[in-house]
Order: sequence, then C-alpha cells, then structure tokens
Amino acid sequence: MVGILKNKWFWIIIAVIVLIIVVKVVFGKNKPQKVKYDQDQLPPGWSAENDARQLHDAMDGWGTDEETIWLILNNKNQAQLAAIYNAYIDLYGVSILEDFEDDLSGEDLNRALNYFSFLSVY
Ligand SMILES: [Ca+2]
Repeated sequence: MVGILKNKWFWIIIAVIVLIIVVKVVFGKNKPQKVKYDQDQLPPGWSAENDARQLHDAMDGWGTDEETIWLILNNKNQAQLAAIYNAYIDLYGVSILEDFEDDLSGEDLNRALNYFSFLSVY
C-alpha cells in the first residue's frame, strides 16, 4: 500500500483526476439544450439577439427592470420567444429561465416563466 504512493503514475493519475474535477467545477454547468421553432414565424428584420441582450441587461446587476422585460415579451409569438431562448443560450451560456428564477419572484416570476411554458424545457 505504501509502495503505490512512490509510483509516479499513481500521482499523475491523481493529478489528472483533480484537474478534471476542477475544470468541471469552473466551467461546469453544461449549456442548456436549444429548442426548435419555425423560422418562418419570425418577423423580417427582427433580432432575437437584440431582445436577448435587452432582457439580460434588464436583469443584470442590482434590481430588475420588470417593465422592460414585459415590454419585450408581451407582443412576441412562440417562434420569437423560442428564438430569444436560443439566443440567450448562445450569448450567455445559460437558460433565460434560470436567470428569471434568480432575479424574479412571486407573480413576476410566474408571469415570466409562463411566456416560455410552451417550450417544455423544464
Ligand atoms: Ca438583477
């Protein structure tokens, strides 16, 4: 048993395992799966990335700008909401639903999640 501690390969393997664990913790959180939607339902010239950025900005930092969130989500069809959901993953590597859960609560959280409930990504 003591002999194995003097084997350099034992320590190399331990180092590799530790490295893998550290990388998983630091970069962990696998990217959420993106959703499929009908591209034809997106209005010409409309940018999902732009809306995803504004939603992110509305939640970023202290407090939350709910007015902006509702303004963006209110008049969107399902394809647009799905496109925003995907764009948010591309831009920030997380689900917008997770950020809603971090930043909103109660009625506001329910309202925000309801917009995306058709995605069945929970
Ligand atoms: Ca915030």
